[in-house]
Amino acid sequence: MSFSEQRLELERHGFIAVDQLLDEQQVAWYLTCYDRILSGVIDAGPWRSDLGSGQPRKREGAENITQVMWPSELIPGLLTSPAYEGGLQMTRQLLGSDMAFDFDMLIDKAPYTQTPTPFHQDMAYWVELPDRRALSCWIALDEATADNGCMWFVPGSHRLPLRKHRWHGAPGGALECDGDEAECVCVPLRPGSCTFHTGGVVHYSRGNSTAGHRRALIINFRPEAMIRLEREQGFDHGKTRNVREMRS
Ligand SMILES: O=C(O)CCC(=O)C(=O)O
Repeated sequence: MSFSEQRLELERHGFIAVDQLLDEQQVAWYLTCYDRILSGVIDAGPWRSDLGSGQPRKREGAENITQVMWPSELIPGLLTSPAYEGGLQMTRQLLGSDMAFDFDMLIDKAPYTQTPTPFHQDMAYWVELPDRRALSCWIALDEATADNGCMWFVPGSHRLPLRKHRWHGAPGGALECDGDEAECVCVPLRPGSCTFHTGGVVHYSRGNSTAGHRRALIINFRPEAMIRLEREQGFDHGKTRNVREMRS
């Protein structure tokens, strides 16, 4: 698919899938970094939390869904590595040359944790900005399937008003809005492949009901001027304030 076709599809559906952003060797390197964080060899401190805390605890002493914000602050060299450079290059082709790195995160669904990521729109977590362009590059480091928690998107939902969001459990956990698999497209991915999704598209993933991990690296891009504006308002995606917020 050409860039102009990808641009059109992104505009129409609010997401696109891209094959093999990373090759096998690169994926292996990211997994090594990932596992040093997951195992605690690298301590993520307050950047590590349970995105699935609104649901009953599945494993004693472990998260239902492990979310680690700002891995690029934990691993030297990550920011200039192929996923970040390749993701930024694609984002600039899709949304303009002023797009820049905003924040990153890891989300792991451990074996048999059976914890869905609730339906939501990323924008619901963010401050209101005059320029709403934003893209999340969601990179599968394991094969992502319906059964271990690949992404599901509601095509076109980014062109409709933001859905009403509520806390999924206690405040500070995940946000959720109404949504249904029947309105979604399910996007399984091979390791190293990715999706790019806009801040307004409704999405969700099932819980992991398999024996393997579902590890994803997520890199978010936004116009440079909007990143400056966010930071001026004290909003830095948990870098210095470890809280999830709700806008609507
Ligand atoms: O990995 C997941 O299950 C959810 C990811 C997500 O919601 C996002 O990247 O915006």
